[in-house]
Amino acid sequence: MLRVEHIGIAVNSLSTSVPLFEKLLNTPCYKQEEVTSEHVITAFFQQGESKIELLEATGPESAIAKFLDKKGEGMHHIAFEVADIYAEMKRLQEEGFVLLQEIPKKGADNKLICFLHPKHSNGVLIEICQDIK
Ligand code: CMX
Repeated sequence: MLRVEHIGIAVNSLSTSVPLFEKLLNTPCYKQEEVTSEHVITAFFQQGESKIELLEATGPESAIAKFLDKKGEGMHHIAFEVADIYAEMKRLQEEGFVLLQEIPKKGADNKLICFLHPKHSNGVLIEICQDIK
């Protein structure tokens, strides 16, 4: 793992939370992007070498909608950048972690991504990601 690429935070409303995080972090949101396959709209803030990603659900089928229903707003996942997502998925699977994708999928901010089931990582949803060249 190269670094913490971003921390994902589930929010009810980007229109409320983007201005809140702009004040909190004292930096503007640099991008909002809808990821239709994940049923979310994302908003990104750069913080040093890492990012904060706010996530709003676009429909009830979204993992974010389910998370908000069950737990309410808050920390949703930690994403680690990796150099070779295929090699890292193989390594993690061999170590006994449960991958939620068999092959990486396209995520927000020009990334290939794969999630690990939180039940096998102490209740923390982990994403690994790699820039699409
Ligand atoms: N962090 C920690 N635990 C979580 C969690 C999260 N973000 N989301 C769900 N869980 C927990 C549930 O509370 C549940 O716990 P209990 O068994 O103790 O009740 C457990 O995981 C399993 O939950 P589930 O009801 O069986 O399954 P869900 O339908 O809630 O799905 C998960 C959970 C992680 C498999 C699903 O959310 C998933 O596939 N996530 C990956 C994709 C994703 O999160 N997309 C949104 C972000 C996209 C982006 O960043 O662009």
